[in-house]
Amino acid sequence: MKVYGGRRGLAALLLALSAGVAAAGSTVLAIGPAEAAPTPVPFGSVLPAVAGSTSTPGVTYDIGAATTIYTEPGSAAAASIGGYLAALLRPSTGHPLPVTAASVPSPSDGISLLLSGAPSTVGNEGYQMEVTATSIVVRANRPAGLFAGVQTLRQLLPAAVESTTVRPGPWTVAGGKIVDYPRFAYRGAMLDVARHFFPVATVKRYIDEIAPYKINHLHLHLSDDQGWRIAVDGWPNLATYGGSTAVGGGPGGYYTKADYQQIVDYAASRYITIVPEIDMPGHTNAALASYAELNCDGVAPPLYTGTDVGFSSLCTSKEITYTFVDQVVGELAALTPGPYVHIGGDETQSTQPADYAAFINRVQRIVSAYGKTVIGWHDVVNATPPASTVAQFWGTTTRNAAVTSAAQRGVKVIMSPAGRTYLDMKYNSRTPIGQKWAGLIEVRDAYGWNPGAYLNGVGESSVLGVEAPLWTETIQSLSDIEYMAFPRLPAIAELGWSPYSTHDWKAFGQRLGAQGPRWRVMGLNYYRSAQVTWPAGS
Ligand code: NGO
Repeated sequence: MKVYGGRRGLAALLLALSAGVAAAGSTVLAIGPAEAAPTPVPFGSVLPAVAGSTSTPGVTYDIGAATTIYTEPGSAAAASIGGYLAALLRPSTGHPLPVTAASVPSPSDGISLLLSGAPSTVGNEGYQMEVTATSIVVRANRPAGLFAGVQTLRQLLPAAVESTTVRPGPWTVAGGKIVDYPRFAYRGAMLDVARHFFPVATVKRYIDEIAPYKINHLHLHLSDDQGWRIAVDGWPNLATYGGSTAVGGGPGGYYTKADYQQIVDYAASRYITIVPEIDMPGHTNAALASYAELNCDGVAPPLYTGTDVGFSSLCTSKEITYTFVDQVVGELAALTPGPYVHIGGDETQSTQPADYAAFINRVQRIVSAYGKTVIGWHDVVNATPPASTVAQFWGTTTRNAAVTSAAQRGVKVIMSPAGRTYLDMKYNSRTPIGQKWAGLIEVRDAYGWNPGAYLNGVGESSVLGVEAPLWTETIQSLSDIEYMAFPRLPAIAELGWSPYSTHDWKAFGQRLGAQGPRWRVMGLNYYRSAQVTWPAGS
């Protein structure tokens, strides 16, 4: 800072540059290492890129000892987002940051989180933020928008704000106005807790790591050949026996209903909807091993700890199979406030095509009867899904006639093309964990596609959103999860949130680089891709 001759001078320089961040192409815009004196972060460093912003050169707001957080009067949700913001800021700033209901429609000091006065264009998840010399005012139509605005504000503060111990500050925010809202309604991450099991604390931490990037769905792959991870009262062996191992033969584990409830509630507090998946009729060895009657020959196979796919199938001709599905889906639906139940449906080489179609069609009706919307891997379009079904595309090509014709019938698509979004693929041949069947995925590959124009005949209006799945055959710890997800997850998150007009690899690389110091402060284990310019020390 001294080198540049004062904070205000540098602030003005950065603000002037921020409007043209995409073109500037200079690392001067990246924030400095965690211990360097903070300078205002330009709006162009926010990831995902904001839909629109104007800077006010020379104006900044400093969060200080006297700053109050005001929230929409009468809104418990706004009060709790205020509490969340205060809890984020207090440890590093050391400031008290009291949270109180606003007593006037437009407080002239402090940080306000208000549910009035936002433009209708920001919808249910967007927000408007105005930063002046005396206040920061975030306005949204719904609490989800306030939460998104808080994530933006967090990124506009120096990386040291993520510290759990007091840092010197100053906690300066660049002046100006942001109007921001998502491109797609569904912006997801998936965690496979079946191949390896991850305890509640790990899932919560992952939720906290993806929330800053405005991800709003977390899909949990709760069952597979190697493990069943959710307690079902009517079928207790699923969890206690079917959940007792994992890939490689480890001890496995499962979520009790209380555990799952905790995950759902924690995710909800971060405006993330849990999407539970029970994969069927294939990928079911753990269930088949737990209950002999689910097998056509009435014989339970042994538990499985390998990594083959496509060898198991529920017995689609037995009535008990549908009793099973009904009870499992019924219990899961009762525990899940979100609108979706994911039924898997992928890789059913061991199920005859006609049996598969009949099974999926019947399961579809069961899920609907519990008031939930079906998501399935795109293989489900080989049945006859109604327009309400959501197909999750995981292919490696840009053409799929069956998905295209389903989309033409009104089926919406979540884009998870494996060669772009699969976080379990290696970055390069030297990546120590991960797979490579869908290709090597460097950061630029994860970022360099357009979800609304990727799959032939599946245009923007058929795309519900994007999701980055993390399969865990080779992933065993939080540190492994972080390494594979960061920095590719933020790339997919930006494709889901930001208008395609902001799509620019160079500018994105700078936004991504700006996250490095934050991740370092958080202790997040990310892959330091050589494609990205990481600020010194990150
Ligand atoms: C495939 C397969 C999964 C594997 C994953 C590994 C889908 C939808 N089914 O994706 O069972 O774990 O690849 O990358």
